[in-house]
Amino acid sequence: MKIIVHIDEATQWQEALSQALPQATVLTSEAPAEERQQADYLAIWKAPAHLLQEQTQLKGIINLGAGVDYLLKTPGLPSDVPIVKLRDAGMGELMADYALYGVLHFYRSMDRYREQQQNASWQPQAVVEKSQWSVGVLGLGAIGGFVASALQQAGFQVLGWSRSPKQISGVHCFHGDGGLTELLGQVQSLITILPDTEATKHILNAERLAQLPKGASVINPGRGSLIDEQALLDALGNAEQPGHLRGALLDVFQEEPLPTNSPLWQHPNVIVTPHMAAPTPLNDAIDQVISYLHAFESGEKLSTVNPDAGY
Ligand code: OXD
Repeated sequence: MKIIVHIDEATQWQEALSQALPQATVLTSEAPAEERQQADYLAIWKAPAHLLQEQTQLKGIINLGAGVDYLLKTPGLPSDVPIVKLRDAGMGELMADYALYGVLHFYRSMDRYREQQQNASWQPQAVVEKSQWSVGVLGLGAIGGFVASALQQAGFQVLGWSRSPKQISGVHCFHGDGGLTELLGQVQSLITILPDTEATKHILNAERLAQLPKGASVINPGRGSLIDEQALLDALGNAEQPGHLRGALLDVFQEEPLPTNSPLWQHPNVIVTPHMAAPTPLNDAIDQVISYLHAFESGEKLSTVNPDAGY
C-alpha cells in the first residue's frame, strides 16, 4: 500500500503512519515525482492540484481536516474516488476552547476593559448569571455538536441550529430557515461552525445580522464564506457611529490570509486570529486515519464525503 501525505509537518505524520503500518510505503508530497506515482491513498490537507492530477490508481482520499471545501475545489479531483474527512479527532476540543474564549471575552466584558484601560478608567462591569447569557451555535456536526455541549457544560444557555433536526442533551435545538430566525433573535453570542457550501454562503448577511439582539457578538471559527464581511462591518459601526453589534472574534475570512488593507484588522471591536482555532492534532487524528485505511482495504462501508452537499 502506498500513501502520500501532504500537510504542515508532514514528516511527523509520515513517521507515525509508517510506525503504525510497517508494511506500507508512506511518502510525503516532497518525494520525487516518480516515487509519488501510483499511490493507493492520499492523506492530505490543502494539497496542490498536481498531487491529485498525477495519480492514476487511487483507492481513497483522506482529508486531514474537518472542512472539505478546499479539497472539493481543487482542480483535477477525481470524481470516482471516495473521500473521507476527519470527524472531530481532537478538533472539537480545540474549537470548544476557542469558542469559550470568545464567549468569555464578551460575557466578562474584556472588550470593555480593554477600552477602559486606554483611559485609565477603573470601572468594574456587572456580571450576569451564566445561565442568563445565551449562546447560539450554528452547525451541529461532530465539531459544532461538541462545542455546543461544552458551552452548555460550562454553564451557558446554549441554542443550536442545523439545517435538519438534531438533538443534543441540554441544548435547545432549532432547524430550518424559521428556526434560524428564532435562534438569532435570542442569542447574545453567536458562534458559526458550518461548512462552506452553496447553502451556507453568507448565511449571516445584513438581514440576518440585524435579527440578532442589539449588542450581540459574533464568533466565527468556521469558514469565512459564512459571513458577508461588509455587512458585518456595517453592523459593527465605528467610533462615531456605534453599530448594532458589540464585537466579533474572527478566525476565518473570505480571503486568507486576510489582506493587509482589510478594515477588519483595524476595527477596535474585532479580534482577528489567523485560522488557528482548531489545527489538526496529529496524536488524536492518526488513529482515525489508520482506521480509515483499514476500512478502505477491507472494503468496509465508510461514511464518505458527499461532494454535492459539500461536506
Ligand atoms: C478544518 C480547519 O477544516 O482547520 O479542519 O479549517
